[in-house]
Formats: sequence, structure tokens, C-alpha cells
Amino acid sequence: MLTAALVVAGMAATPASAASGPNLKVTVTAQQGRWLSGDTVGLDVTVSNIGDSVAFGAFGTAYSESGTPFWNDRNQWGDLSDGGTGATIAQGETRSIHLTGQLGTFDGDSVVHIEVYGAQDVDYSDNVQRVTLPLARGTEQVAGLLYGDANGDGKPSPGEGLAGAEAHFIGVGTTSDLVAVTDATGHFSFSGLPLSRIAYLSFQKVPGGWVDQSVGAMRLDGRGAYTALEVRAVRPLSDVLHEALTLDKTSYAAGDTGKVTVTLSNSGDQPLTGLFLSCDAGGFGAELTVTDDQWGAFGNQRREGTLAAGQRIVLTAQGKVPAKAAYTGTTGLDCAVNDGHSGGTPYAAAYAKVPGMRADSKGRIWVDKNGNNQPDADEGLANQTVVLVEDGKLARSFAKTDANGFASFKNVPVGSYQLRVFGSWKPAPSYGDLQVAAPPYGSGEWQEQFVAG
Ligand SMILES: [Ca+2]
Ligand SMILES: [Ca+2]
Ligand SMILES: [Ca+2]
Repeated sequence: MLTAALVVAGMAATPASAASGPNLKVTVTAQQGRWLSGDTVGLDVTVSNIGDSVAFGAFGTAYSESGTPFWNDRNQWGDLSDGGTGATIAQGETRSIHLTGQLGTFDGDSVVHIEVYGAQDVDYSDNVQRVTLPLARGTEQVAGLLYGDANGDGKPSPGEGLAGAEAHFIGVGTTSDLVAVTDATGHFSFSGLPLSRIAYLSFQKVPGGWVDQSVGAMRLDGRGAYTALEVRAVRPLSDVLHEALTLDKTSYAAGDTGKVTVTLSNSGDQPLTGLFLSCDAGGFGAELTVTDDQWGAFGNQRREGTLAAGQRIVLTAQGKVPAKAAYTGTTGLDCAVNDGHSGGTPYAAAYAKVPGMRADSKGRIWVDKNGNNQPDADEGLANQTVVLVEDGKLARSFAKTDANGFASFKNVPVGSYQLRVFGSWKPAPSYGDLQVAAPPYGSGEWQEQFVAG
């Protein structure tokens, strides 16, 4: 009903002459760029009524005529949205509309059709505009130098290249990260990379404790903007900042109060500021419940700890041993100390026993005969004597594996153990301690891989 009324009103206002009447005109300016799939591109649209009477029922639309799809939300047109009844635009009035659209899967340059319709427009030739959004093509190279800035001048100097580090690249269009190893002069190179709206470069196995600084997100749009990267690495904070952490006892009961001492020292010749402790990062849930305020200026909330060159400081705090610790047999605390920006932060931890409870523990030992990194049906280590060792020396419990490599330890004190096999087998390097916990915290069946010793 409303639409009909507007159209009638428009007709009543339109003079008889063909050259006289509403006349909408659209102009479009597209944001410049080398566009990639997934990019959001802006279009500045102006709609002017250059006729001599009011335009009624005006609405606009924008869509890709060909090439890479361009998706936009019609609500961005405001009252010109084709989901409404149309806008009223007076003679001489100009509207500015900012549209944004997202480019879909690559299909060449995107030709976008922008059209503004108005009832009884006297000249429709200026109601349509087309803009072509150029899509980037080709492949990219990412290359550069990783250097340890030993002389601190912020740029590569002779002899500062870091050899043998792994450069890892990942971006849109790569399914897993690509790896390149830095050569004797610290250089690395990736070529033939797919264009990518967002890509990342990071380093692993950097020699000498050097900490690489973030390259940040890269946009690979074929310009070759990342072919001569200079990736700076700095010394780790742990070169000058040292941390020790101790508990006042080696054994507690649940509900006891444990006292923690953290000693920090600065062996460097510069002051350290903004220091703070981050404790319980592992969050194993049985650690001492130490409140952050006890660390004073070194608390995670305040982050105002300072250490002068050569200074040593001793911080103390205390916290209750939580009930859960009785079930896991272990409590303790772990704290990293950080300045909020440097890499290579020191970390220290101390653990204590919480004896009393006992639990059964069942699992399987296996050898990866077929080399697929998984335990298969025929890979159990049969008829072996296995032992739970405490603190690397005290044998606590023995069991014998069955034909499939399964062993059950009965009524073992809860806690942390090393699992050993009599004979010529040793744990695979990836396996740490075995935790024996009482229900409800028992971790079910374990499995541990062994290799020939
Ligand atoms: Ca027109
Ligand atoms: Ca340098
Ligand atoms: Ca296997």
C-alpha cells in the first residue's frame, strides 16, 4: 500500500516533458589494490538526482557480473536497500554511500555492476556503472636473512647470520607449514608460494639461544614485498635474568600451607624493569594456591618489578595444598618470570609429594615395529617385567606384561613415577613421567612406547 501511494505521488509530480523529471545518476570509485580472494573491498558510491523533480522509490544494487564473486550486504544501501520500499531523493540532492564487499574464490578480475533505479528516471544511461577490481596473480617468494644482533645496532652486521635454523612458512593455500633451513650465512628462501591474504613466518631450532623477533603477518599479493627480509634475533632474557624456586618441605598433606621462595637475580649490566611472575601456567590443578598479590610489585597484575644491574631479590609467598593434591600425590608451583616483551624467559618449578592415597594403574608398553608412530595390535611387549621407579632410583612396584603388553600395578602410592622395563628396552624419548592418581583423577589406561636400549 505504501509503495503504491509513493508511485502515485511521483507520477502526479512528473511534468509531461520527456526531458523533465527525476534523473538519478550514479558514480562509483573503487578502492585501489591488488586484490586477493577473501579481501574486503570498498566502493564509494554517489547517487545524485540531477533532474528537476523528486525521485521516488529509488534503490541501489551491486553485484559481480563476471569474474571473482563480490559479496555485499544490501543493508549497506540504507534507505536505498532493495529490501525496502525505496528512497525519496529530492532534485539536486546527492547521497554518498560506502559499500564494502568480500571477494570470493578466485575467478579472474571481478567486474562489479552498480545500479540505481528510480521511478520514471528520464535518462537511464547514467544509472549503471561498472568497476573492475583487479585480482592479483602469480606466485610469491619469501626470502631473507636471520641474524643474531650481537652488536645491538639493530641491523645485520658481518658474522651475525644464524645458520641451521628452521624457517617455517604457513599461509592461505598451504596445507601444512613449509620448512627451509638457513644456510651458512643465515639466509633462507621460499619460492613458488601461492598468493595469500595472510601468511606467517616463524623460526625454530634457532642456534645459540637467540630469540627471533616476530615478522608479523605478511600479505602475499605478488608484489614481492618479502624477498629481502632481515629478521632480527636478540639474546634471551635468561642470559641476564635468573630464577630459582624452592618449597619449604618435600612432602605435605592436603590442607597444609606450603611456603615458596623465589630468588631472582640480574647478572647483566643494565637494569631490568616491568618484571612479573606468571605462576601455574601449566594449570595442573594440584599446585599451591598462591595469590598474586603476595608477589608485590612482581605480581602478574602489577608488573612493576625491577632489578638493578647485579641485584638479587628474594620473594616469598605461601599457599594451601589443595584437596586434589592428595589424589595425585603431588603439589608444587611453577613460575616463569617475564618483562612483557623479551623472549627466552626464565622458568623454575618445584614439586613436593602429598602421600597417603593408593591406586591401581594399568597400561600397555609397546614397540613400534612397523614405524608408523602408532601402537598396533601385534606391537605389545609381552612377558616383560616392568617397574615403577620413584625419583629415578627407588623401585616402588613391579608387574609382568601379558601377551599383548598390558601390565597392572596394584595398590601403588599415588604420585609420579618413571616406568622401566627389565632387559634391553628403554622409554622412547618423547615419554615423561607416569602419573598414578586415585579416582576421580585417575587418568585411565596409559601406554608407553619403548625402544631398543
Ligand atoms: Ca538517470
Ligand atoms: Ca648488528
Ligand atoms: Ca606401529
